[in-house]
Amino acid sequence: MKRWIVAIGVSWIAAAVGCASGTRHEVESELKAKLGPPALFESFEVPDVEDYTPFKAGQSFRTIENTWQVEAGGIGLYDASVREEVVPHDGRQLLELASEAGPGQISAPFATTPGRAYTLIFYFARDRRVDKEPARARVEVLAPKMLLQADFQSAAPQPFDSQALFSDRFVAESAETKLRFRALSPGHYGITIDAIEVREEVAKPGSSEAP
Ligand SMILES: [Ca+2]
Repeated sequence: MKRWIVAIGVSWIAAAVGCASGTRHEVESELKAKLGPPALFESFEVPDVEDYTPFKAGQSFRTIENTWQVEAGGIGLYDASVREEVVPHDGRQLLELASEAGPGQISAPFATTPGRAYTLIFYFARDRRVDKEPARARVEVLAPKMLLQADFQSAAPQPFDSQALFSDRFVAESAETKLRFRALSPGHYGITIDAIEVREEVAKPGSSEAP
């Protein structure tokens, strides 16, 4: 099933967790309180790129916990303390789903337990150099059957550095699952991604069973 997620920030996630109000931090904390430790975490702080490093199709790069394969086009890792056209959600570095090689596609495997439910969370914004057309991308979770597929976009009048929160669920079917991001808009600039987490859903208080 494919869905569209538009960057509307806190109000969307507030609805997702049944919370009518609260700061972004409060809403995020409430969501994560229902989840277990990360099965996948990615903030793109490693490798230290100091400025900007592009990777193109056929290349891969290793972060602290994950190995990302560039499957098509190109992507860029940015140090936002040097490059002001992009903004991370946390730390100094982030990933842009495009580079001189064009719109990119990347994926990384992570370990899962078959039959267990997981929540995928990440933040996205866009490169300041994106022009009038929205920056669009797709996220997929596969194992190898499609478990989750959703499109998301960042567009004016929302500021380029406004960090929108994506959150959706899937149920694992194997011991290894793949997370994939694919740019849907053309050009050398596009969606930026940071602070990716996949967390297993834990049992609610008072319940003897996991959801
Ligand atoms: Ca980061």
